[in-house]
Amino acid sequence: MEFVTVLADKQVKIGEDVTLRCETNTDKLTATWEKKGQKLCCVEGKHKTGKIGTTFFLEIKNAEIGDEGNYTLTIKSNSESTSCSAMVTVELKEWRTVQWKQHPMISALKGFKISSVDVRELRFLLHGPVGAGKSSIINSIKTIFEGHQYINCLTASALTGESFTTKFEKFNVGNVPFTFYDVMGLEEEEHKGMHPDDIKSVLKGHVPNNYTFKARAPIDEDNRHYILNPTLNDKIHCLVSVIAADKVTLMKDEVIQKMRTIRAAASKLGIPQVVFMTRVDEVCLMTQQDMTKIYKSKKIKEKMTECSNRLGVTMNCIFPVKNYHEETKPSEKLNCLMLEAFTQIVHSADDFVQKNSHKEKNVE
Ligand SMILES: Nc1nc2c(ncn2[C@@H]2O[C@H](COP(=O)(O)OP(=O)(O)OP(=O)(O)O)[C@@H](O)[C@H]2O)c(=O)[nH]1
Ligand SMILES: [Mg+2]
Repeated sequence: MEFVTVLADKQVKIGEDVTLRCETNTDKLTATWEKKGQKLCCVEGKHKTGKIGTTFFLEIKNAEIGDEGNYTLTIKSNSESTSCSAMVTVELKEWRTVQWKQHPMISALKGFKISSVDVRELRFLLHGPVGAGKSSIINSIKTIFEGHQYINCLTASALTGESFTTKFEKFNVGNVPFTFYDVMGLEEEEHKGMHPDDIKSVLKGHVPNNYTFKARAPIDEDNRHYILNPTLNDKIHCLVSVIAADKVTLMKDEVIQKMRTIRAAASKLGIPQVVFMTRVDEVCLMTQQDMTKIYKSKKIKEKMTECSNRLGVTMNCIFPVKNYHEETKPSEKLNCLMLEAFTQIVHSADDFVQKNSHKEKNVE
């Protein structure tokens, strides 16, 4: 007794029907279906199971969100049994749209003029746990604007638990007036990783480029590198919190708390904030295979909701993105998803400098 063909993964739109089937080499079998490891509870008018010759099938009618999951068929004859499984993914109605053409977005950003003449470049700070994908975001954006895969901005191995980035490093992007700062990852222990007080000093513009952070000694006025009277040019104009989709569930409360503290400090300074949720390909196969389905994915929505709840931010501030990591070929879809998120932070940062340059002028 064996399978001749096994169950195949299926994607189905809400309201449509889907059938899982597989062929065996004999019809003298008993078959049981399971969903997510539990015996499938057949609902009248919803599920239909059966057998045509040696082919077993399960029909699911009028697919709903709840039908998503892993289905297993176990066949038995005498004392032998064997099984196979497949994943049914239910596509949601697209709940956010993305422009899947990169050129209009790239040229809009290349031609972008900062609203305030006093500000030379918009400055973004990326913060988040170790290995969240902060450096990879910079790599991806550089790849988009510079047209080649950028590998100088080192990324840590996903496996090492300790942060790779220790300096307050500035990364320029192509010929556009946008700069990124990537700081050491936040770690759970009090004295490890980036100190939240250092991040607050960075936000306010007190930390010079290339300053090396010391985990146990946050920078203060007594430090000779400290910028005493920062101008709008020295400040951070938008804070980007980075969280990996596949790690949000396991993130320690201590790390979340550190992130919330930093966000609160940014809010107090009026600095706009967004969340980039990376590694979307690690949590959703449908998205990994076809990026344009990202806003139809239940899994992605679940992970975004989790980010929203844990960090206390609204869904419209969360942008799921995928970074260049293994791919060698440029991908327009990957670029578009990143460009949508990037365009958003550029506009938020620009609003911030516009508001604050008026304030600085009024003070003078
Ligand atoms: N599959 C996948 N892997 C990613 C993605 N983004 C980043 N990675 C991988 O995740 C790992 C961590 O990424 P980094 O960019 O080094 O993370 P980081 O936040 O800079 O880490 P620290 O500097 O140590 O705090 C690397 O191995 C990346 O290749 C993504 O979108 N998808
Ligand atoms: Mg890094």
